Amino acid sequence: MNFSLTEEQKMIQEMTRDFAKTEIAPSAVERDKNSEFPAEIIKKMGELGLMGMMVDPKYDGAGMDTVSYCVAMMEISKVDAAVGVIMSVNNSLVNFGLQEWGSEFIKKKYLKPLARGEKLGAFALSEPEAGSDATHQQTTAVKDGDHWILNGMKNWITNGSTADYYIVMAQTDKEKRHHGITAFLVEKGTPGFTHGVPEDKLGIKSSDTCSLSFDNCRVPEENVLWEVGKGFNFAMNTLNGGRFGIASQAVGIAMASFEASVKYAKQRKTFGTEIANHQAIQFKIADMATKTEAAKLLTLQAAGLRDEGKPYIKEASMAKLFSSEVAVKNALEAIQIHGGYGYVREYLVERYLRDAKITEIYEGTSEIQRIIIGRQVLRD
Ligand code: COS
Repeated sequence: MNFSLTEEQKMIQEMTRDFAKTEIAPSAVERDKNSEFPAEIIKKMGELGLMGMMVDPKYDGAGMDTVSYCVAMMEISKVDAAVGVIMSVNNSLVNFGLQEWGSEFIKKKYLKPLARGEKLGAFALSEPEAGSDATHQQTTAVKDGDHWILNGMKNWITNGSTADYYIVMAQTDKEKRHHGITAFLVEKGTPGFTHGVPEDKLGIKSSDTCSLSFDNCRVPEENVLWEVGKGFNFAMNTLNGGRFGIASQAVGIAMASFEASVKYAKQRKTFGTEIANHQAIQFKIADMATKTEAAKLLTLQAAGLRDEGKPYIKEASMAKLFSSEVAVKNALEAIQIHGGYGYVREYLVERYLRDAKITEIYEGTSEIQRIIIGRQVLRD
């Protein structure tokens, strides 16, 4: 098994590392403080092909593989995980599903501008009463001539107020449980479709998260994705792919915590020597290094399987589960190593903890990942 990156993948890694350092890092602290959406940065990322990384060039994407996408996500998220999640949702929760199961009409009209980064996408599955229990959709869609009429509410939607195009799951036949759920593409500005105010979150503060509301919102028949009744399968299959994005985001945060800790440990002195010389600190750093490397390898291995056209659901869930838990642990250890300095905003590590926590929750909690892995392992 070969774990080394190809020349092209290394180029993507260097390019995104450079971009993150020069374009994202300088404003990350201020944007976090002010919960300010990084509109200009996202625009530039679109120009670089980072918002449609795995989309076929035929649909204006960069045509790259999953491994390239993961290394890019790691570099971006290492500097700012909020920018990471905006990129991840557009690439893996929106573009991926449209490319795989969208009609030619959908791909030309919606996927192309999304892949160019001119438009931003959102994925709306969660509801006030349906988070992990996603088959329990309460939003309804009723057929009326050549339109569907949507009513209901979605919440915790990343890019909720800033997106242009939304993938929305709704119940079209309650009797059929998950086989009665359909996915729709809804444009911002459609009458009856509104969004709430952005949530005041613990972390990833410069990404926007809000609720969506549908009040007799008319969506044309041609905006049905895949086919009527396939919406839950659409969502599940899309989320399988989305886990690469969040696993990579978590690896990025884990790397940031580790690197900050190494730097600080070499500078800070106690008892007459740099704290890096104390075994208590060395052990922490050794554990952080080992776990970060393991999370990275698990993620790249899962991505490699997908690129080879092999089954990857279990591995993607393992990568998401493990990397998100490593991100939280590393951030906690980074704060411990920094002592009081780790607890104040002047040093970045407190943000890493705030940003890391959500990776254990969104796109399937750690508990959901364990369900998916457990079922797969026991079935194999
Ligand atoms: N990939 C593809 N299909 C999947 C799947 C997966 N990982 N998990 C379930 N499915 C399919 C099943 O094959 C089944 O389809 P068919 O009936 O056509 O065969 C269907 O989904 C229902 O599966 P199941 O009966 O197992 O449903 P459950 O309610 O028991 O559990 C879980 C489904 C818990 C796996 C699902 O609800 C889930 O993933 N929840 C988390 C949702 C989530 O990630 N939310 C985050 C918000 S989006 S940011």
